[in-house]
Amino acid sequence: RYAFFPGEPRWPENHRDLTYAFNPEEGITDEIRGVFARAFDRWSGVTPLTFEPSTSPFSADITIGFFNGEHGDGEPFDGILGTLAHAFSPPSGRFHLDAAESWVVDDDVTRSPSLAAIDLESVAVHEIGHLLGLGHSSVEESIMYPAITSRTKKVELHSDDIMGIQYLY
Ligand code: TQI
Ligand code: ZN
Ligand code: ZN
Repeated sequence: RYAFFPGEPRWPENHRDLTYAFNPEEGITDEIRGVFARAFDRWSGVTPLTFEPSTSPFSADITIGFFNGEHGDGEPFDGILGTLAHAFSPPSGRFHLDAAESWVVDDDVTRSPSLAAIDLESVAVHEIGHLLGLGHSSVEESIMYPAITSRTKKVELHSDDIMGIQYLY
C-alpha cells in the first residue's frame, strides 16, 4: 500500500500550480524536456496540481539536475547503477539524477543493447511521486514500489499510486 513521509508533508493548498526548471540547463535537450513534461502530466492528470516549465532555476518550485558523484547535498552518486536519482519531500523540490547512468530518453529501453540502460521517464515518474510527498509502496505493480530493473519501462500510475496522491491533494 502507498505511504507518505513522516508528518505527511505536501505542497500547500495555495500553491498547487508548480514550476520546474533544469539546473544546470547544459545538455538538456528537447527530448529530455519532453520526457519530464510527460512524467509531470501523469501526476497532474489525477490531481489538482499543474506543472509548468520555467527558465529561472532560482524562482522555480522544482529544480532538476544531472550530477556526478558528490554534488553538494551529502548524498553522492555512485556511478553506473546503484543509486540512479533522488528527490526530496515537499516543499524541497530538489530532484537530482546520476549523470553516470546509461539514460534512455526516447528509445524503447526494452530493446536497448546496454544491459545497464535505465528508462529516464520511468525514474522521473517515480521521483516526482517523492517530490509530491509519496514514500514507497508495498504494491509491486505501483510506480512507488522501491525496485526498478534496467531495460524496463514502467510509467503508468497504478490505482495504488492514484489513491495515495489523491489522499494528499
Ligand atoms: N533512489 C532512491 C529512490 O528514489 C532514493 C531513496 C531511497 C529514497 N529511499 C528513499 C527517496 C526514500 C525518497 C524516499 O527510491 S534510487 C527506484 C526504485 C531509485 C529507485 O536511485 O534507488 C526508482 C530511483 F523505486 F525503482 F527502486 C528510481 Cl524508480
Ligand atoms: Zn542530490
Ligand atoms: Zn523511491
